Amino acid sequence: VTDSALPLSLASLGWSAALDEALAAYSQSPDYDPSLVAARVTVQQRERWLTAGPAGELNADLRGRFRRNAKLIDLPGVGDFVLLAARPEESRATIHTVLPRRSVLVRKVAGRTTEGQVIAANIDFVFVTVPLDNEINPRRIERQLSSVWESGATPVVLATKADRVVEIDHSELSAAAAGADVVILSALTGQGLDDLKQWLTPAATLALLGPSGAGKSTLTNALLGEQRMLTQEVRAIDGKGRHTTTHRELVMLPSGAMLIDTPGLREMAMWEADEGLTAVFDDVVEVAETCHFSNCSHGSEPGCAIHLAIADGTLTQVRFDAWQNLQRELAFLARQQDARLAADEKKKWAQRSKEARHRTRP
Ligand SMILES: Nc1nc2c(ncn2[C@@H]2O[C@H](COP(=O)(O)OP(=O)(O)OP(=O)(O)O)[C@@H](O)[C@H]2O)c(=O)[nH]1
Ligand SMILES: [Mg+2]
Ligand SMILES: [Zn+2]
Repeated sequence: VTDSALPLSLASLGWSAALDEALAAYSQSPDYDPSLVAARVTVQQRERWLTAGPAGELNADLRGRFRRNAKLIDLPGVGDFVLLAARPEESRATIHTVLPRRSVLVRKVAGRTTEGQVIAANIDFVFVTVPLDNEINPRRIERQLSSVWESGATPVVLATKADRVVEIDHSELSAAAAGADVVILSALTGQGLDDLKQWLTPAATLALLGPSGAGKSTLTNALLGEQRMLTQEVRAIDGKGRHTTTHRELVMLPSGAMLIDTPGLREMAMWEADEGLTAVFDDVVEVAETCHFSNCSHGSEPGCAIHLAIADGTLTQVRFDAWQNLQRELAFLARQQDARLAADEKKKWAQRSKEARHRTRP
């Protein structure tokens, strides 16, 4: 976590009453093991985890039985509370289980699979960074806000690198933020850093999300008061970042809040974000609910409130299109997932009938 392998209390790491209850329930279960202790995951690098807690900083791996039965999404991610068998004398541990999450930020794994992967767990607020030295991309912001709302955490939009622009388009920013708080800051000049204090309270967990080069690690360093995270210039040719941060890491800030720095996402594919989508596009959803037909496709049906709203200027065509595109993307993901579930089910049954054949054979 920090400069220290020092023991940290679970309370200072954001432990909750709900976790006490989860532990109490677990202590009644048949596979209860009283020698296991709780800790919080601070770093994940492939199959290697770093945890903090009363037993100090530990290098953890996964218990084989847990590894074999877990889906990708069930594996410990940064911010997760876990139960582990600690061997403090050698700074090692074996993770037995992940405790229930109060929020989880998930992304679709790159490529063709439809599996979800944990970006950060048990986060209270997510800072969605928007670099002001690039053109603001409202679609990208909407997409990230949807995922954050869906995670159970609350998003805050951080417009970074304010020193790089002369004039800031506040209305464009707040429109894209869709009700989320917006903070304009510069890690270089320190502008706006004080405004973050209201979220940086002891035992609170925050995560940084946003494109590569947005200044997430620079901000982390500024809040830490030291150069812990590696940072790198964006490419001069196109202003794009260089994907400097390669793993997710939770650090303890001087205020007692915890901050998770993440690598800039190449693609933040949406993941089961139906509810999040409604939160970000509530203006569109509200209009759509007044269409004459409840299953209106907003094409050429009579009594379409969306058409009316676009015609009288209360809704813009771009915003409606953005909502529809994201909906299509979600529907596509849902179909892919259904197909995968069906395939899994088929495999399971094939396996079972094979086993049954073996058993009945003399
Ligand atoms: N002018 C200015 N430059 C900044 C500011 N914040 C960060 N930068 C610069 O932007 C570049 C990228 O910053 P990083 O902190 O590495 O960006 P990142 O979001 O962590 O990027 P990844 O780790 O690749 O996801 C570095 O050269 C920083 O010095 C700022 O407030 N103002
Ligand atoms: Mg970084
Ligand atoms: Zn309609």
